[in-house]
Amino acid sequence: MIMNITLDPLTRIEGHLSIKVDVDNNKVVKAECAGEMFRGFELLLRGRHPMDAHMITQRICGVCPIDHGMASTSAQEAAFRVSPPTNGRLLRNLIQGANYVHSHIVHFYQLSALDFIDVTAIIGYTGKDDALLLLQDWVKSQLQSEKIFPAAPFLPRYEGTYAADAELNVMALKHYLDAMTMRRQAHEAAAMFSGKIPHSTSLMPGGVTELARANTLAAYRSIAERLRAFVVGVYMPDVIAVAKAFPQYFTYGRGPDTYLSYGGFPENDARTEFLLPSGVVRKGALEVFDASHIGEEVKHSLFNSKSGLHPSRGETLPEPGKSDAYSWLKAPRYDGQPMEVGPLARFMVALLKTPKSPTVVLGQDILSQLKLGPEVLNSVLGRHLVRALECKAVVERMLDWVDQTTPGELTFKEFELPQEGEGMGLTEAARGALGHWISVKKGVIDNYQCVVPTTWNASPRDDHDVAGPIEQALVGTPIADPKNPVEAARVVRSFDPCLACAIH
Ligand code: NFE
Ligand code: MG
Repeated sequence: MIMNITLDPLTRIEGHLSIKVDVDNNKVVKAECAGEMFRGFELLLRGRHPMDAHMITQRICGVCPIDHGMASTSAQEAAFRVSPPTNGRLLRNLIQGANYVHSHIVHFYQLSALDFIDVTAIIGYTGKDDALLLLQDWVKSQLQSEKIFPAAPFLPRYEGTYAADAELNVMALKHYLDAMTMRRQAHEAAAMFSGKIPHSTSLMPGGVTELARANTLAAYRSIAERLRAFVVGVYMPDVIAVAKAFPQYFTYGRGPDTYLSYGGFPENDARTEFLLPSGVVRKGALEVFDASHIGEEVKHSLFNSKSGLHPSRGETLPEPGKSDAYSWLKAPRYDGQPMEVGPLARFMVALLKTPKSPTVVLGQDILSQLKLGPEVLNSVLGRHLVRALECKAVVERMLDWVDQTTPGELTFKEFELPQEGEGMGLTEAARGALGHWISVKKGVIDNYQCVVPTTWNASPRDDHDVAGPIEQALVGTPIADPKNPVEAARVVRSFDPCLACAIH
């Protein structure tokens, strides 16, 4: 008998995501992923001054505002025919890098770890760490009380199989608390050049208006070194410990095995070389990425725009109540195919494009220690592992970008604002390929379109009824207890979805 299970809202992600799965014989046989609200950023940009775009679009999200700022300023720069000087590019990498490190740390510890780590293990803690003793008191008192929300955000939870090793659980809970300090420090580092965080005031088309001062660079470096120590010494080992405790999660959560990366963190001023390389992987082969292949389909989306439009000509025409439609996300497709985006996509591109890069070599090493090959990466644990590897690569490269920045040199290029222009701005956000498209006519924004990472990953079915990446990844997931579908939640969270971004 087929059972319908709904996870709504799925907690410990950003925004409102509804997951519906059909379970037959304790296995998911069909999944639907729905974004449940409309925001309309693309519509409220129309008719505004083009210099408003990067300020407004950063408000799409508080987690990845810098990524939206990067896509937006790049689109403006293409339309305005200007590009940042070397120092401007480097300061942007420093800001975006710190924003990435915050995002990946939060995703593992605050959003995902409690899928695997047993928070109730703290009750048996006999050590003397003040923070852990406070946590223990709190969990104990909440468990004993009649409160409706005991020990939120830790409990209640879906019951299921959590890590059995008490030492691993307590250590991970300590790191959960430490991660909050690290995340704050990543924000502090970003704000040194972004003016404030979230939502930078210094990021502008033409570069960054904050100056490159030697003392600020030194302060940034000292935080980046602390972040690196945490990522290398704590985050990476914790992900590997979880991988050893839950090896079956290298087999759950298999996505469409098609990957897209626009390229992230430009390494040259022409912005053609990237720390995180660009490319498309289909059928195990690397292809050159070509933006003309992108189209957004809407058959099952709550929009009545023409289906399959390229975002440079995209439309946002909401139609609540549309029949046969179930999501406020469009379905972005590449040559009509769903594509997974994010750290796994970037790693799969790097595996074929830069196989000797330190990240790929380390990834292969870790897999061979676990007696596994790269084919297992298309999975829940694969996504967690490559996200940690990428965090290490970014935080290490941040130190090089500090060294490459020349104190006192220009960070911003002046330009004249044209009355007409069109531009595409692509970046790799923490969660994957992010594109903004701007069209300026008679001095105002005529059209603005965003195609966002989670719109790719959490997309609904397309014009050919092909399911989106998260929907595909859910199919086949075993569900031991339909009242506690923790396995499905683990699959979805491995993508680090952000629905606030996805619906924009
Ligand atoms: Ni709201 Fe975002 C990232 C963007 S997600 S977090 O990373 O762009 O789709
Ligand atoms: Mg859009």
